[in-house]
Amino acid sequence: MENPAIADQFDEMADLLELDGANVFRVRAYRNAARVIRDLGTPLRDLAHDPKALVELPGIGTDLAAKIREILETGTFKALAELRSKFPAGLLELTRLPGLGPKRVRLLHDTLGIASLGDLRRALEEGRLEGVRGFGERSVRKLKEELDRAATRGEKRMLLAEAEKWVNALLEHLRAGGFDTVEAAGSYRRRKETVGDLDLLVATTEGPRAIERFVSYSGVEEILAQGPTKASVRLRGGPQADLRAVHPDEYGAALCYFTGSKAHNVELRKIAQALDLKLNEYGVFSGERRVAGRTEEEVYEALGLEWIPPELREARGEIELAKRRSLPQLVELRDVRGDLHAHTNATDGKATLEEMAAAARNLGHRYLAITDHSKRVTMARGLDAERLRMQWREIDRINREAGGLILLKGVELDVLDDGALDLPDDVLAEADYVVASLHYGASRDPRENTRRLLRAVMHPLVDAIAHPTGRLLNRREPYPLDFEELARACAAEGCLLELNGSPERMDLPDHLAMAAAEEGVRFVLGTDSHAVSHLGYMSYAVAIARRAGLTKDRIVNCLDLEGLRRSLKRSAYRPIQ
Ligand code: DGT
Ligand code: CA
Ligand code: CA
Ligand code: ZN
Repeated sequence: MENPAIADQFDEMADLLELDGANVFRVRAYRNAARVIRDLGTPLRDLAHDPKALVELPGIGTDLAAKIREILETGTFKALAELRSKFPAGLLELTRLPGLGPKRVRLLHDTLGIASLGDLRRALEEGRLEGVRGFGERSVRKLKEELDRAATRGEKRMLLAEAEKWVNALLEHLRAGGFDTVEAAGSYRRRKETVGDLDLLVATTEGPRAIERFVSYSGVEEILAQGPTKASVRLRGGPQADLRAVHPDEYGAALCYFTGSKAHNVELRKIAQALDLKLNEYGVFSGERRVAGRTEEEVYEALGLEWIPPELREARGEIELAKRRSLPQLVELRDVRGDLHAHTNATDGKATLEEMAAAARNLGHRYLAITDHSKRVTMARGLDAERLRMQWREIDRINREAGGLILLKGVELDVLDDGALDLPDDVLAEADYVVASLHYGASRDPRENTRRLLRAVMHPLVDAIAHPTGRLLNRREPYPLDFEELARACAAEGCLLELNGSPERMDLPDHLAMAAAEEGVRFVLGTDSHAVSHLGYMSYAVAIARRAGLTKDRIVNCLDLEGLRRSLKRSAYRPIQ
């Protein structure tokens, strides 16, 4: 055991003692010892055999010296193990959060029952910390930031949107160096919601020059490996990126190989073998002769397959379809006529109605649904009926004055704990479009969450369920849910499921979108924009749709406004007079 690990155990002991309300001198003794050990030049294990050497260290008496020996012999010490079992592991994790510390953790535990990072996140989201002694507005805000940071530490995969920034910068750098045929392969090209590392390819006969150009990119922090045809770098504050330079004759085969997925590649190789061909990253070979390799189309053709869009290459049935030449015509960004999920500064968005409308118009949208939060979402200054109607009058005015884009009157309803909705029917009936979502108090019991959402699905004036699983990538798991039951109900009721393109949501997950499609569900793509720049997130909603194999006729916002209105559930609603 090395000194830092021993010091960590003493620090942990001090934290636990503090949680336990122990005497401050005991706490301090462990902290001091931890510091001394960390700063020590000699390994403790070299001192431990000399009975006097340990106690001669500043801050270490006979008691702590014995504990050091115990750690060296057994890996830990009994007093620590005992205290560990006394407190939920989550409590200690909480004390590690900058700005908390054992005393405040204890206070939160005793007043609000908070015992884990998850508990704290929920309490913050529900605004329950306000009012606890010592937790002012500033410290609450800081806690939220720290919580986000803690959740993204460790083994984290990059969001697709982040990966895109790096890819674009690198491709531009390579193109400016005179390399025109460059692409990012790997999970990025498959448009997976998170990306591990970047796999770039360049077609060139000047490999070394391309590699030189790549490693000279200003964002490179460290060159991990460099050869004449490939290099690996770590980007500053970013991911690892690899570049391979391949001959133009091999480019299609390399692109296919490095796009993956691995499972897809395995299937392809099996097909090649069955045809007595060899497939690798250099081409398709019949004996020694290369029969394909320059383009991907050529490679798939040589295997008797239709070219497969990268988003489908997950060995989920796409190869069988390609064999029969019946791959779906996947939806494209340009098929999308409007966006049906956006917020304004009336709640937690940044921009005004007019600014959102102008930005959506610039993107070529025909319509934009404004779906600010309903009143329950107090953190976001949710709208009550009165403020909502005010906004709708404003929308009427804007629609009369500005041409080219129609703002739709919408609302993002919070589904209450018992499944009831947050606004009365007479208000909902005046809307053009209503999405419901679960923001607060998701249960650990899947039946309860399912029941809550089903009540919204059954409501004649709820058109869609927004971000149906509630996941936040790298931060929050989906709430437990009987998804199949939800999807069936949506299909039966004509309720849409949203594919939310917000980069940290990408919700539904693609495999669930695929499953829902099989149940007959129709979808709506939404960006959940909270600023004008977010309207561009539509490409990520499209990514989910494509990975789920969806065609445009499954997606209501690929319709013009008339078609959209007709296909909404509310079009069948006749209020009882
Ligand atoms: P990532 O980076 O974890 O998000 O996922 P990918 O899919 O980008 O995987 P990565 O970067 O390990 O490799 C890129 C592609 O290269 C992968 O999708 C398929 C291909 N590949 C890499 N290693 C192997 C392998 O051992 N066997 C096969 N068949 N293909 C491989
Ligand atoms: Ca990769
Ligand atoms: Ca890689
Ligand atoms: Zn929203």
